[in-house]
Amino acid sequence: MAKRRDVLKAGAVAVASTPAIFGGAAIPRAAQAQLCRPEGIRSPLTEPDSPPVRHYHEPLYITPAMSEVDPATLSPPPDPNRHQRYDEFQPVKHYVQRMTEGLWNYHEDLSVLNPLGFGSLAWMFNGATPGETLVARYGEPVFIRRYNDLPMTEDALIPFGLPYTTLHLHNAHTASESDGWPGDFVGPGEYWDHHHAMMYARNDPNEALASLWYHDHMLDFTATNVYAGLSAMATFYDDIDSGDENDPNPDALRLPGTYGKYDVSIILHDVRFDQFGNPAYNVFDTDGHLGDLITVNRKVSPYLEVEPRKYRFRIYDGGPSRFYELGLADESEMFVICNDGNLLEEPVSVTSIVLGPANRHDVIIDFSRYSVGQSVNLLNIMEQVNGQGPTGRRLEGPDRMPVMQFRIKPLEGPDNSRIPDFMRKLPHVNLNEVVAEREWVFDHDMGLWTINHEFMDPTKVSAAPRQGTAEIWTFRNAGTSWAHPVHVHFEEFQVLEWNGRPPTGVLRSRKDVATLGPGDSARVFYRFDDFLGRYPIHCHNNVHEDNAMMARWDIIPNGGDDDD
Ligand SMILES: [Cu+2]
Repeated sequence: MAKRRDVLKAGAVAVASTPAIFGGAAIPRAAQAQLCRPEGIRSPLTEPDSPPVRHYHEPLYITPAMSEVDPATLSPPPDPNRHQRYDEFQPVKHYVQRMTEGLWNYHEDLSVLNPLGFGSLAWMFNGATPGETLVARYGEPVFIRRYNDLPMTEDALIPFGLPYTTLHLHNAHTASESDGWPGDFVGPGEYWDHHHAMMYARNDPNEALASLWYHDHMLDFTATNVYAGLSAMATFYDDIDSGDENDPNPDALRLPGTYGKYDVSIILHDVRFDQFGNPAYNVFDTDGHLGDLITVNRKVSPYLEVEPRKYRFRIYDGGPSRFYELGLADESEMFVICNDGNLLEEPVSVTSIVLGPANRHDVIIDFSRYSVGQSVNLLNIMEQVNGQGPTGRRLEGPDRMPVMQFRIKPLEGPDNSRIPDFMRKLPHVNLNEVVAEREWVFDHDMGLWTINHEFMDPTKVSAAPRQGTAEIWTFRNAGTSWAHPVHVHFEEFQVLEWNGRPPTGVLRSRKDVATLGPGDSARVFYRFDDFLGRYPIHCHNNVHEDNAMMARWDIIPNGGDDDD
C-alpha cells in the first residue's frame, strides 16, 4: 500500500502539471462570442438534444477479451513477406474481426424508439461496440485479420462516415504496414492483416505499454467512423504488470487484477442521438463534434456493481472532440498509476483527472470506504460549449454531467491487490543521442486546420528521422481559443519541458498525446528504432484531424537519403 506521505498530493500536482486549458485562465464569454468564423457559425448549442433517458439505468458493458482462432483456418494464410520482422516475431495468437453495421443497445430508452428494431445504428467489431479487447502479453506476438463487412456506401444506414477502414492500435510499437496508416484503407469485402510483435521498444522492459486502444483511422473520416462505433481497447501485460493480484513473482506489482473483474477498461464517447435513437452527427461543423450524453463502453451513463475493495480502471477519452475532468461525486481520492496507458514511477493521489481526446489514465479506486448498498457517481465537471476545446470553467451542481455510477455489493473474497510505492522506472533520456530538433505548429489557416501551415498531404514527407537516432520535437499550439491533443504514432515521448517548465506529477511519464491549450507548447524527446516506414502526426480532436490537421513523417534507414 502506498504510504500517504510518499504519494504526491493533488493540489500541488494540479498547479505544477496541469496544462493551461485545464487549470489556467478561462476564456471570457465575450471572447467566445467572437470565435465564430464565417464557416463555423453552427455550434452544439444549435443541435437538437438527445431524447430523454434514465441515467444509471443500463449495466456497464464489460468488453470480453478477443477469442483466438486456429491459424490453419485463415484463408489465405498470413503472408510473412508483407510484414517487417515477421519471422523474428512469429505470431502465437491469431484473431479475426469482422466489421459490420447493425443495432447496438446504447440505452433501452433510445432502443425502443427505433423503427428498424431494438437498438441504435452502429458499426461494430464481431457484433459489438466497443469491440473485444486485445488482451496481449509481451513476448507473445499477435496476428489480427480484419474483414470489412460494412455495407457499400449507398447501402449503409448510418448517414455519416465512409465504410472504408484502416485500424490503428494507438501507442503500439508497430511496423508501418500494421499501424493503420490513414491511406492503408480497405473497402467492403476486403481485409487487412495486422502483425504486432509484442516486443519492448529497444528491448527495454521500462518501455512496456499497458493500456492501449484500437480505432479506425480512415483518411478524412476517422471522426465519423469512430463515432459510428469503430473503437475498442487493448491491454498489454508482462511479468511486472501481470494482471494477477495474487502473482507469486516477487517482482510483480500485484495491481488490482484479473482482466474484466477488478481490472476494467472504460472508454468514453459523447454521443448525440436523433429522435429514432440513432447517433446523430453534424458533418458541417469542422470545429469538432460534441455529444450531449456520455457513453461508457457505448452504454449511456451506465452503472457497475463493485465490491468494497480496490479496482483498476483504465479510463479512455474516445473522442471525437470532448475534454473531461472526471471525479467522484463525493470528491474522494483516486490514485493515478498510468498516464496515456503507461505506468508512472509512483502513484499520484488526485480527486479528479483531466483527459483530452485519446488521453488515458489508469486509476485505482478503493471502494472499501463505502458500505454495501451505497452508491457513488462518477461525474464530468469540465465545461465545453463547442468542439474547439474546453472553456476552462468547471460545471457546478446539477450541471455536472453523469458519466457512470458505482453500486457497492458484498465482498466476494480477500483483496490481495496493492497500490505500490514504486512501479516502473522511466526509460533513460540521453540528450547526447539527439541529432535534430523539429517544431510542429498547430494552427488554423485558410479555413481549415493546419500543421506548420500546411494541410494533410499523404504524399508529402514532412520529416524523415533516421532509424537508431533521437530527436527533440516541440509541439506548439498557435491558436488563442482552441485545444489540440497532439498525437504521434509509433513511439511515445517523454516531456522535457511543458510551457518552459520541467514536468511533474502525472506529466512526468511516457505519453503519446500532448494536450495543448491555447498558446501551449511541449518540448519532448523521441527515439526511432526497430521498424521503418511512414507514420502520421496529427491532432486527436478527430474532427480537426479529418479537416487536414495531420502530417506524414517516415522512419528511414540510417545512412539513407534524408529529404527534409
Ligand atoms: Cu485540434
